[in-house]
Amino acid sequence: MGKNLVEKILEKHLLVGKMIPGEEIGIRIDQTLTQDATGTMAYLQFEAIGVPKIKTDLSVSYIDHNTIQIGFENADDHRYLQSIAQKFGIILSRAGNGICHQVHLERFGLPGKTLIGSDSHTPTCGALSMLAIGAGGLDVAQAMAGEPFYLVCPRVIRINLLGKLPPWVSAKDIILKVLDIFTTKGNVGTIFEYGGPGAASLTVPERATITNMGAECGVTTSLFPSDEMTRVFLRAEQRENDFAELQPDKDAQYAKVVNLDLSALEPMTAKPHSPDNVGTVRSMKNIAVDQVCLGSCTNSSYKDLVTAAKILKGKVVHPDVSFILAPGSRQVLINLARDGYLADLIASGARLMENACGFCIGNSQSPKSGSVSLRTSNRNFPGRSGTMDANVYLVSPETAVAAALTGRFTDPRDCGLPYPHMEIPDQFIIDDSMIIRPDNTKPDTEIYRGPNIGAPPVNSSLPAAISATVTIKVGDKITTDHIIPAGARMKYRSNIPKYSEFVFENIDPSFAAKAQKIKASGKQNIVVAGLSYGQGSSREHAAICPMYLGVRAVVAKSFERIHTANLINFGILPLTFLTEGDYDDIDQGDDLEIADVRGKISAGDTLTIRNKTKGASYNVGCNLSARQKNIILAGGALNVRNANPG
Ligand code: MIC
Ligand code: SF4
Repeated sequence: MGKNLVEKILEKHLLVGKMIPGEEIGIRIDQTLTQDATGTMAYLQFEAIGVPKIKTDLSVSYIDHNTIQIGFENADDHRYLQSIAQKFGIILSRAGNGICHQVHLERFGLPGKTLIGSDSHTPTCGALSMLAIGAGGLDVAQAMAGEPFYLVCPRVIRINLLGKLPPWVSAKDIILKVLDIFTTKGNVGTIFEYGGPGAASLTVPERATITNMGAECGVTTSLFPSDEMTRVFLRAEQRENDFAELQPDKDAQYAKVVNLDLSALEPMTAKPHSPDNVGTVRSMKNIAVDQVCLGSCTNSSYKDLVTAAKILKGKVVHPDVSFILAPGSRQVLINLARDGYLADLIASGARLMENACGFCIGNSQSPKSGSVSLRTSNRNFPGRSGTMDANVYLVSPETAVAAALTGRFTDPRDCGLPYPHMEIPDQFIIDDSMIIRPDNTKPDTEIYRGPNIGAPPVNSSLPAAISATVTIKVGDKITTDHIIPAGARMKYRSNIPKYSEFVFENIDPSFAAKAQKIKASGKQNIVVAGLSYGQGSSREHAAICPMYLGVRAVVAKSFERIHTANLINFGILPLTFLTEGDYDDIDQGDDLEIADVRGKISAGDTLTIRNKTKGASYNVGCNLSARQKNIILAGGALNVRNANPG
């Protein structure tokens, strides 16, 4: 029987388990990436593991998220990361070099290899036919220590792209259509494998827009075959030697095949406040736009920005629109400058930001109150822009630029302009001088630790029984941005006691104080949630900070993949309602008890929650592998390690 791409890569990397969809497997990881906002915690955990040098083929530490640096905290973190990189043999991509996913695609991604990254958009490198997966920092630390990365053996869905994109319709519209079909929930344990003649016609940066935003569907990853387009891209990056062709077998099997005709697509947008709230740009009826942001790891490649520059050349953006431009990498910026496009963009009124995450994570360029902001990024969760009542729409660069010119939502096909076709240049200017490779000849490096760097906190082992209060009850699709906001709060990433003050800040600002009080009274906190809890980012702080506040369990209708792994890694029970309606019966403030929790978890039995306030009982499941049971019983992965050193 023929094999699909995913099976081919997984089989080559399989270390633990059998390739049976739904079962846990452990795979060898060739490369890792971290970024600064998750990296400090990942490296603190790596230090705690105690391995003298990394054991991967290559690990890269990027500084791209917290680059605004108001106060000393982030500069301290950056220096910590630099000293860690030298000490443990890690490559450092300095602040100013660009967004991790864009730079990794340009300089390090390799067809057929495995990559895990402490950022949910790590699947971007699936555009190069890598098996590239987002994970919590502790999982990345363990992979750097040479340990397997565990995942559920995926079911693979083939997305067969047919036809060709019409003018003014681009890769962003493809992935928005995919989000329209698959939504942001219900895709745990799935991988999207793209193929077909339409896929072959897309360049690597276009593929990267699609694999990047597959993260919003909650799939484990997405990937494309490695073909002539891959060779062209790697050649332009002066690394044609890294090319390897990789295709699924002709008779490969898939759990499902979905056909998508590119020629039938039109410009799309994801409306507030979820990436799957998709509609056509035409249906937006020319509503007025206050801000347009071009950039982020989804749409800030040379191709995206040249397309924008060509549309904008000789024109100036609408007086009511603040037009923000954040190139994806220093390479993109240097090449735009060489080819004159940067001047065209600046002449059009673009406000040039650092080539970093910036506006996308809400640490700058928050739009005005109640505004309409069109962004080429990947997430429009409430408050993520830094303005709670802003209405953020996700769009393609073409649609973004059309709105920047007209001051209104405008279908770019209605602008009356010729479509600016462009191809990848034969050769990019390559300048790796902001990439620091570890120097093996240097004597042992001292690790820099500023006052912002704390120790990674650990949980206590799972008690025999849980006596808890429902500190908060939330609805469906709660994202990690809801659980622990980024933006202005993100500078406390290395200081858990401080960062924990902001848990659920945007839903219930009194959460942290309430949770601390319950913890001080000797009880535990429980979070009750609806469907798809933990969407979005990989930030393990969405588990660590609640753990620090004494949260011992989350009871939800369903969970997302990375967040479940993070909860388990920090000893928080992910419990799933087994009976419809039980969610509705529980209220915030209810007192709950779970008897014999250790025994039930060890035996893999259904657990019973007794609601003392309501006099009711609910059955909940906790589907854990033997490895995960061990972690939960010990109160977290670091505790398992401490109990079994070496
Ligand atoms: C995001 O896009 O939400 C982030 C910020 O890149 C996160 C990582 C983080 O919270 O540090 C992600 O996507 O994993
Ligand atoms: Fe950075 Fe935004 Fe991409 Fe996250 S989604 S890595 S914040 S650019």
